[in-house]
Amino acid sequence: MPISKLADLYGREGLSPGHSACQGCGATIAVRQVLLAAEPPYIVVSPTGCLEVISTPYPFTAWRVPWVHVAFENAAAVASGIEAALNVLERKGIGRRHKVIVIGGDGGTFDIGLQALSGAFERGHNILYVCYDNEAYMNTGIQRSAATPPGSITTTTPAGKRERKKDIVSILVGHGSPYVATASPHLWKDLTNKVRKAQSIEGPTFLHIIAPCPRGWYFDPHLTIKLAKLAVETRIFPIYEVENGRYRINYLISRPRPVEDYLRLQNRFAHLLRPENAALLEEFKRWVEDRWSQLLKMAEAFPA
Ligand SMILES: Cc1ncc(C[n+]2csc(CCOP(=O)(O)OP(=O)(O)O)c2C)c(N)n1
Ligand code: SF4
Repeated sequence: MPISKLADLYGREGLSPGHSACQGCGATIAVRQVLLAAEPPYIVVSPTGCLEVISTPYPFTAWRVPWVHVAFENAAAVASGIEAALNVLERKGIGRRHKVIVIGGDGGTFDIGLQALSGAFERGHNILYVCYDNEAYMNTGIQRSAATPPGSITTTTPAGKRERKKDIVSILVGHGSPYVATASPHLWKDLTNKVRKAQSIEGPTFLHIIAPCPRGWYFDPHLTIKLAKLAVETRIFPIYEVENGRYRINYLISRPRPVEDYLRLQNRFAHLLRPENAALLEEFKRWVEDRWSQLLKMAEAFPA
């Protein structure tokens, strides 16, 4: 089918309810919002991860839009190839050039797919890369990733992760991306506006979305949106955008909620609240403060 005709198939939700995600899966809520906002035509590319596993148990699919599943490490490389092919088709007058959308987890983005991501951004492909960040490798059993926050318990960090979270936004800003932003599903209007903006800007753009995971963070499924909100209001997950190197903090949290309000709802952090682990809690707080003050400095030095 010619690419231009595929647009006729969109018009409905891109990810149908016929999937097998856990109750309260923040990633699925975020992806639904992304696809409701995205302007057709587009093709979605996903690396291996929860999103792929819950949406395509063979021979079924929950995707109502063109979707390609690729290996864990090469989503951005495959998206680059699709985008290059679309350019050729347009030049031949048999298709329409458009942005390719990658949707991948933090493991496939921060860790194993980083090389492909870096290459695609350095070459300047016209892709929108969306990372739903549930802060661990959930599909394979909650192993730590570079996006796992310090102190968090995973199956490979049973005493809590020692390292800080990798600053993926700065990495992609450093690649010269024209648009890099963070978002949260509880701020759906901000999230959907950012999808449209990121899709409309020529070149490689990136959206980093916090995606609470009841299974891997050990919380009750009804708390997903509350936790996304608390992550922002405690300054643990700042909401901002960087356009051509210029910073805008979209939600300036002048009076942050105590991080304990966020931590105590998730068993992955339960140990941080025990008196004998006060030093670990202090470390967590220092990480949050350092990131926030760094962000303020960047917004002051390079204002939008
Ligand atoms: C090269 C390679 N290494 C490891 C795996 C096993 N594997 C598949 S998905 C996955 C974790 C995915 O984590 P993430 O990208 O964070 O997505 P999530 O499952 O959390 O949605 C791993 C380790 C693989 N498929 N390929
Ligand atoms: S493990 Fe987490 S990310 Fe995976 S489907 Fe369940 S809630 Fe969603």
